[in-house]
Amino acid sequence: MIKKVLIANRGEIALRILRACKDLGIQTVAVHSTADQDAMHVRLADESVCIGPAPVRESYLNIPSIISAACITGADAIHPGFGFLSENATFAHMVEEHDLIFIGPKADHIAMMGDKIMAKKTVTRLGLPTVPGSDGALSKIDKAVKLADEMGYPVLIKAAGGGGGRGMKVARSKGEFVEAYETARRESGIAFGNDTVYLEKYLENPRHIEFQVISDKYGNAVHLGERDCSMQRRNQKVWEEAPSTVLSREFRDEFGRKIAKAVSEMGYVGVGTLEFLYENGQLYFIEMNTRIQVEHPITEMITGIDIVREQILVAGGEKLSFTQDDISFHGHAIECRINAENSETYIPSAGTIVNYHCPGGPGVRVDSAMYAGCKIPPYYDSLIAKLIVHGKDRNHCLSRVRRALNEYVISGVDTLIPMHKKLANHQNVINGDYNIHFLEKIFSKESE
Ligand code: MV4
Repeated sequence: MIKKVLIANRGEIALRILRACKDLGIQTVAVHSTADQDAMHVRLADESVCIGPAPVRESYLNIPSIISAACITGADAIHPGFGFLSENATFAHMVEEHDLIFIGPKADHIAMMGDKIMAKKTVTRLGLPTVPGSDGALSKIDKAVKLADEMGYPVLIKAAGGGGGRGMKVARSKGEFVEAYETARRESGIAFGNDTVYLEKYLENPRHIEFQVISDKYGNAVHLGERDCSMQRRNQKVWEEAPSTVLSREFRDEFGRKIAKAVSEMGYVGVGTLEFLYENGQLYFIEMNTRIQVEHPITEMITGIDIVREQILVAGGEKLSFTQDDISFHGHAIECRINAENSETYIPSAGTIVNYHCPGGPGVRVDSAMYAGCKIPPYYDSLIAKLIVHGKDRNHCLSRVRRALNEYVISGVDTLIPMHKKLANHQNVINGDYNIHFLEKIFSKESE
């Protein structure tokens, strides 16, 4: 059993983890930079350690500082949250080397999924559908051109070390291919220290649908359904929904069970998310995330399962307390990410929160570490709150989203609340009719 957890993160996710620990009777250690001295996660933790100055390199990414803090305070586990060190296989390995529990999957699984070619090969072997493309890395340019010709244009060149949309190049015709290929290679080499690239058929207007999974150390793996994360701009999600409006109950059940079986067979332990693109009634695997994700609460709302609690329990060696047959999905949930950013320009807005009034009432949950008078430092991600809303069906949920957004008061910094108000009233959103290009291509132009 885990008795004390060091939370190697900040902001709302640090608070979310802290709350799961308190519910389990687990002691908490917060770590913070000098810029986060007065942060809520520090105030609410049982103990706290300053791990360095404001820049993330010297604090939240400072591995020796974080591991020392865990050893000094007698923590027996480290929760990395998301971002920062959460998908760093070297860190996960070092944590284990210090006889601490890494609350996440094994380092080998993090490394495997970090290599997007290996990830695709693994899930293909386990019977999941992937986007058609090259069988692994592209080696010779002549072979690559030949393959692209055979597949038909447009094609997409992706970085094996990439993910999250970085290092991708589209080629719409044979004439564009060589330059796209060389650019993808060069940019990947610079960005990831790895110029390995692979080829995929480019899907023009997909939705982004991901499945949540959780598995224990004894091979028990379940899926918790899917989330539609198509509402994004610049590879940043801003609005997520569960369930997706395009998957039938039968499809979800059958496909979800295949995913859970694959996860069990690879010996994966912990929480994870398999990302798919959805086009023409089909799901195609693209990547797997080996961390707790920002949007996990919408899955919690429709399943009633506390995913972070279960994540901590399976990391401590407990068996999953439920089976696939125990899981059912209720109603609809939407998450609005409230970033401290201008709603039109998306320029980050650091400063001090002056007034803060949080929405509430039936079906409304807010995950945030904000309070009136708190400072939003310029050094970190601009996500300051997540508005998570549940309703008996999608329309009910949308009404509650509008009600909650109208109650929300945050002054002192710009936020995405005005953008979310427009989204929640947009006909395409009301109809559930949008794909990954909607926010950038349609919505943004309309608001100009
Ligand atoms: C694609 C694609 C179209 N076709 N792959 C971008 C993030 C990375 N996880 C995968 N991405 C994409 N891969 C093929 N074969 C379009 C995207 C994509 C995207 C995917 C999910 C969410 C937002 C996106 C925004 C732009 C492009």
